[in-house]
Amino acid sequence: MSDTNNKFNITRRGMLGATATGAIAATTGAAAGLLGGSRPAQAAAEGLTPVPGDLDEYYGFWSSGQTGELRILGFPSMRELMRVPVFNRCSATGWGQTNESLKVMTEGLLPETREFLAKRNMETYDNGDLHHPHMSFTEGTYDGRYLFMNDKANTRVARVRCDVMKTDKIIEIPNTGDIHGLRPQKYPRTGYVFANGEHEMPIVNDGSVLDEPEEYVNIFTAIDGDTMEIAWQVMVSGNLDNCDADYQGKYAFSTSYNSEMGMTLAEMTENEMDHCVIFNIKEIEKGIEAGDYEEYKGVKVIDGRKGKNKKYTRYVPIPNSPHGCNTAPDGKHVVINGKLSPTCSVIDVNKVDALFSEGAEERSCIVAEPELGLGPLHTAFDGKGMAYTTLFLDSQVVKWDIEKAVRAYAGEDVNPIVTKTDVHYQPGHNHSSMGETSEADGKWLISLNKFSKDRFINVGPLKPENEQLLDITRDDMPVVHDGPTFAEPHDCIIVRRDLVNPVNVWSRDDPMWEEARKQAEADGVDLDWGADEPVRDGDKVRVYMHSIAPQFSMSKFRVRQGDEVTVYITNMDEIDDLTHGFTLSNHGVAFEVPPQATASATFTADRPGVHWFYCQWFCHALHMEMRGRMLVEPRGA
Ligand code: RUQ
Ligand code: CUA
Repeated sequence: MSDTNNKFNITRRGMLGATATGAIAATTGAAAGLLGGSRPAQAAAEGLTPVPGDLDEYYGFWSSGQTGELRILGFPSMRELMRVPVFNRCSATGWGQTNESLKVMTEGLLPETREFLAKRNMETYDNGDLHHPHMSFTEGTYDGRYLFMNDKANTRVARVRCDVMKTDKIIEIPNTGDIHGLRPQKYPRTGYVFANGEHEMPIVNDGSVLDEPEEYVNIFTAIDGDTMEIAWQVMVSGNLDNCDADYQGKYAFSTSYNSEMGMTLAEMTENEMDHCVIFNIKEIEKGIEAGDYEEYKGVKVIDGRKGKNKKYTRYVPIPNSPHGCNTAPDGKHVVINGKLSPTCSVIDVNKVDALFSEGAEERSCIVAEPELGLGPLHTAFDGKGMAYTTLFLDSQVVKWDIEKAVRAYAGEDVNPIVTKTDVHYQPGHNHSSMGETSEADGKWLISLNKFSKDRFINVGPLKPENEQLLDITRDDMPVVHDGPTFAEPHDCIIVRRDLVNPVNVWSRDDPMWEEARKQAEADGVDLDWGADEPVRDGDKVRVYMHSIAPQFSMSKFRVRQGDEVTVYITNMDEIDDLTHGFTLSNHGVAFEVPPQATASATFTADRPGVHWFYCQWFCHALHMEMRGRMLVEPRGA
């Protein structure tokens, strides 16, 4: 760790340790004096922002809900560092417009979806609802390879490569509706990515079954995280909400609300008890091996509905419409968050083997059920035996002691609740630093609050959300930062920075522009340096250019009206942070070209005349001069 980073931490910790957060202003003068009185020193003394130029200790990977992108934050400063377009389109980077991104966005769609979209003149969906970003694991901790995330809106799962921080796979999940909960296998490695279908429907959803909810099912999907192909699916009863995996590689857990299979609010909340569904991974693998499945859309589907095959699944009764599902870093406890019940139910993983034996009591794996407050949604951990649960209705985070909760459940007179902190307002997810791994470090907790109400100046009827940073090294776990965010980060992970090692420059043989490489080869063009003239192929014209600041290799190119033009740009600059872009004005074409990358876009040149293309990424003192002309000859000329 660098000196500057240490300084940031020590200063921050020292300050917060010595004073209540409310007294920050009073200490500022003295601390600023000590550090020389400059504004950065003062900022450091206040502890609320690092000194400008200081690096953060963690990466935060944030979902963005209905915005459909992934966000990267520096943590704990909560500075937004980057946005990675995933299910959305992005004006800056050209995601959803370049041929390279369109390939990622379309190749994993089901044939019937392509057909449906084609009728609307769409190649892929424009929107997504990204809730749960999670990193790949090796032996219980993050390994820095990939991030996986769901799209609830259009039933997809995406993968982001952590070396370049770009999406490289998006697949649509068949036989199910609306992927919600998603978690990677923690042990031995990822391995599987588990994805929950939330909204039940007929497994063959072709209109032959409509208003017959008793025929609806839900689907738990295991995706192979290396190939991004579907390994298998399990048919279940009830909705699936959130999920998590154990640290043994044996089981996965999903919360399930609406055990009633109700279609209206009253029906859905009728039962006092819903479920945590436990999936026996080894037994499911054996069942697949033994042929105990039906195939739907090329996927092997095991029947794990309630009361069917008890070797594959167990339905543990949980009060009441449970939501969050979180495995503790102790490798032993799984916390199921009660939502409509003021309780969390704690499963002991060591008791799950017995649960799968004949005649086992349905709730025999539950070892604690503390009453925590109203609306428990999600739980995070510090790796020191403490759990932190968001209370949506109480607008609080409650810290509680897992072991004491177990003792209380066994009849001892102990109170597991340690403390509660008010958050502003209505928290959903929370997350602790490294908290979903075996390396939870107990330093920070972030509370992702759904409402900001009065915390910021008014921006109109649509308000930001408010994410609050809590210092959990202190017993009173004060809120130390407010972070407004745009719609709608549901979830995040906080990853130690040494575990993530992105590159600065692309490698020229990256698979991302495989198609461009093949096409250039077929055209007899060197993709690195491009061609002097456009390559004509009937009505198709391919323009190969390279860029080196501050110039494109062509200052003009000529095409005919009606030509289908593909422009390939290769950025031959090799320097960090030297990104160029290509914008073709009045054609809706724009994309990024980072160092040593190739990017391309295809459009119809249907406007006769002179059109400028320019570099839209400020790259050089002569950036404004980095431009050229597309000359479009009128048809018939
Ligand atoms: S959910 S607020 Cu989509 Cu993760 Cu719980
Ligand atoms: Cu190249 Cu701006």
